[in-house]
Amino acid sequence: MKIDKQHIEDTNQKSLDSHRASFGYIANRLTQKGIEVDDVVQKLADFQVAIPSWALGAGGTRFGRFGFQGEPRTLKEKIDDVGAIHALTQTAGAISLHIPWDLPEDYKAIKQLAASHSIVFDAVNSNTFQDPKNAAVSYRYGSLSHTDEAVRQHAVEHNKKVIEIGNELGSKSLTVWLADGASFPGQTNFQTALNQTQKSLREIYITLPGDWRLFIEYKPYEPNFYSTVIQDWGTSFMLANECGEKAFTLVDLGHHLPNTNIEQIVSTLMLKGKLGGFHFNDSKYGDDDLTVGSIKPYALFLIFNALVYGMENNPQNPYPAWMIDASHNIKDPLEDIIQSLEAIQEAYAKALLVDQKLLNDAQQDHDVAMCQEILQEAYRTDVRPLLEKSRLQHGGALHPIKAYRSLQVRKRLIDERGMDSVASGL
Ligand SMILES: [Mn+2]
Repeated sequence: MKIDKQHIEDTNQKSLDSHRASFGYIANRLTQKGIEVDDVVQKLADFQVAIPSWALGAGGTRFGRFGFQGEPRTLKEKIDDVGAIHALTQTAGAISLHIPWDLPEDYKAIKQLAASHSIVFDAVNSNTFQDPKNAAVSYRYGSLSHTDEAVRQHAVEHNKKVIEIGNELGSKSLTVWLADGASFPGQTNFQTALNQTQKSLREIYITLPGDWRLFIEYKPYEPNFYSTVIQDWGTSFMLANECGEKAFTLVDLGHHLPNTNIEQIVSTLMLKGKLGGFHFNDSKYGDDDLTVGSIKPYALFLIFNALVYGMENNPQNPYPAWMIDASHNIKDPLEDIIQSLEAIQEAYAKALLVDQKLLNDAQQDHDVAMCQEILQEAYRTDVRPLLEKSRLQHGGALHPIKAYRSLQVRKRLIDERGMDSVASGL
């Protein structure tokens, strides 16, 4: 399935006058404040977020899974889905594969298909949190941290294989997230587990191609409920430092205990040149699979404020890899991703409006009230016409969800794939 550019243009026609009026108003106001509006619109167009291959079908909970009709059954169909999202939003120009859920068979065909959608391959993700089919070993009690060397070797070899697959596709980074940990006190020795993890990561690290990066993701709990080997950014940062200069910490917004100051973590890592990537999602209590910006949009804005500051002031930090990391239970997965992309772009645009010079002056003067005024002045600006402009300039939809529905994308997917299709890997 492919979305016809002409169809998007036709749906845009109906909203064009309204867009022009609202864009004119905001562009005028921002210009008066000395903001280069074209510059902001260009930055929004440049900001591309990878879509993970596992987010295109319905995920599940521990209690069950309710499938969504027309789910992509193959890697090709997943690429088509990202292509549809990218056509509408012009923000999803990359896909992040999960191995072994998305093993490519014909590399050439897969690359051609992705190129036809203007999609590149972002970080590849290894999976040592479930047992491989017919494997001689089990990850039940851990993978890279396992007490048994045979299991650790198996997990290391899997990661090397993932790098090889990514290399064929043009990926430039490997993301490692480990479920390793313990569910009960006394179950493991913390020091042994950390040492084994360090050794295993180092073995993977030395096989990275020269222009590749290793991202080490952390998470405080789940699936283990007492301890996780790489539980926080400090542990990840330490492991990355011990691996070498091509290893970085990856921050997943949802992988923090409630009320953690994520913008401060991002700032610290960028100052040290070690923020490799960022995963977007949102959460209310513990789970991290909610639509980006659906619960705490102001927190997202504050994180973006730190990211924008880092991108402008920390040349020691490479440009981070951006990815949505969420799984959907009850919404149409594609609509959920479109909503997430909109929330990400909105927070980014608002952060770009923060007057960094004024903020710095207010900080120097210890004018606490003014510091808040400056941040909230940017946050309260309705930036949606800027997002619309950015999409319009690149052939995207003024209103992606409206266009998705009027083009009947889901119906077309169901016609093509059936009511009971299940996304591969889920
Ligand atoms: Mn993640």
